[in-house]
Amino acid sequence: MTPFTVLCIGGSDSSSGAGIQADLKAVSACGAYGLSVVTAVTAQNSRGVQSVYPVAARFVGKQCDALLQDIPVDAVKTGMLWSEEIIGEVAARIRKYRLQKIVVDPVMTAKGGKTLLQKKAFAALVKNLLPLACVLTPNIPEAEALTGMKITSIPAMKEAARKLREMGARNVVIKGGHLPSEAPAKSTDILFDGSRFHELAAEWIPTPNTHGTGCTFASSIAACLARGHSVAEAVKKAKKLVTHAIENSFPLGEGHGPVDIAVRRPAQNPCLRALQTAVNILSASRCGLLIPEVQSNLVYAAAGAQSEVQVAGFPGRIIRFRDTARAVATPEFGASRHIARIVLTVMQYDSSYRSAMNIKYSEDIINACRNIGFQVKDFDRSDEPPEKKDQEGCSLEWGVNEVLKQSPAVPDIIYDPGGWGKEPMVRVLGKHPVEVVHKVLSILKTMKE
Ligand code: PXL
Repeated sequence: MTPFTVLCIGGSDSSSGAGIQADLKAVSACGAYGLSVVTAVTAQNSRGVQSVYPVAARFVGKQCDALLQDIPVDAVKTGMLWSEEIIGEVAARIRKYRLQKIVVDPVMTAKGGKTLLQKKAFAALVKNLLPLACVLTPNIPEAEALTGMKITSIPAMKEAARKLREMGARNVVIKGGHLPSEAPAKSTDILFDGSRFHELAAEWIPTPNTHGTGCTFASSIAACLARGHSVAEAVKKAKKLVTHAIENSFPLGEGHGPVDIAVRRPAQNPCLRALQTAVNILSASRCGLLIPEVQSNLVYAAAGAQSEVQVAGFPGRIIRFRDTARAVATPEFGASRHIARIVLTVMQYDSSYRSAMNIKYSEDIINACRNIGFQVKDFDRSDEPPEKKDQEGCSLEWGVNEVLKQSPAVPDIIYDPGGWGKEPMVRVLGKHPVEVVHKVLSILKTMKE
């Protein structure tokens, strides 16, 4: 599936906290694909920008053309643009290719005070780029420079936002992080969409490690717009993400460490990590047709597990999404009941079989399993002795026991044709979640042949 794309235009930050590097990380974390046009290379570290080496404006134009003549772009984010000439090239491409959803982060200076926008480029930014902006994201010093106002309060932020809209940006977000705070416990941003003001407040996070905050915020907005969110939704979502990224920031070097938007950091526990790897493989395939009405879960039990809390799975399950499958949350222990019980039952026969996933039942799916050469076994809930039936979940354990009592080895597949109010279901068994997912994908492949 081709992802939505965001064209990020800005400077390279060798320390990867801000600039194009931050943009690409943010766009990826938001589930879109980031393209990059580099306007300048900076030599910088956590202490600040040491030196700037601009790319020739013509060559910025060439990078844009190379991409835009080939790849559909769903949103654009601009950051450090350095010169009047570069702004001219970028603005001309936005107009020529009729690009939409332009997020302009009017980057002017780096944290230590180093210039990232030449003085004589300022007028070009105002004249050529602001009118193309769908969303403009200045911080307070930038909003002050653009409007000529002094901004020391929320009402002043609102007035500045109104002015910036009059200057051509369709939506304006003024970031309150630099506000000499009236309420020091908050960082409040103001979004003005031309008709109303939205106040977006977050807890103030006291940390020196905020390098890349602005780039991460603006790129997250662009990625959310690319994915089809409204401006208000995109800005709210980006505010949450950037707050989370600041919470996850870390020290690196002597100065300001980077924020970290990699919210889906691989889990530390090996079971959780294995599940995450397996679901990534699964969700890269067009396996949506294998997800049942009740959705799927993929579980992995800790070695020697005795109870459901020792079995990891996906809270909220793995859901069908368009023609693929998505985990709605990262894996946790104790997140599955039904599939966990199946695995715990299987482990009583062969403790190396610690993983399973339920998929849809159909005759085609069972035929595909047989054609692959999988060991396929089944049970019928209607054969279950009535005294067991009142306990929810019990009939699965009963069924799996019925199958395994008669099997010399654990089969690949155990299915049942359902029952009153119970969807028929196929369970794919294996020793490791990646093995289970590969079995599922081979079923998919065989069905499509
Ligand atoms: O955060 C603004 C910014 C943007 N782009 C580049 C930067 C910085 C800040 O340092 O270096 C390349």
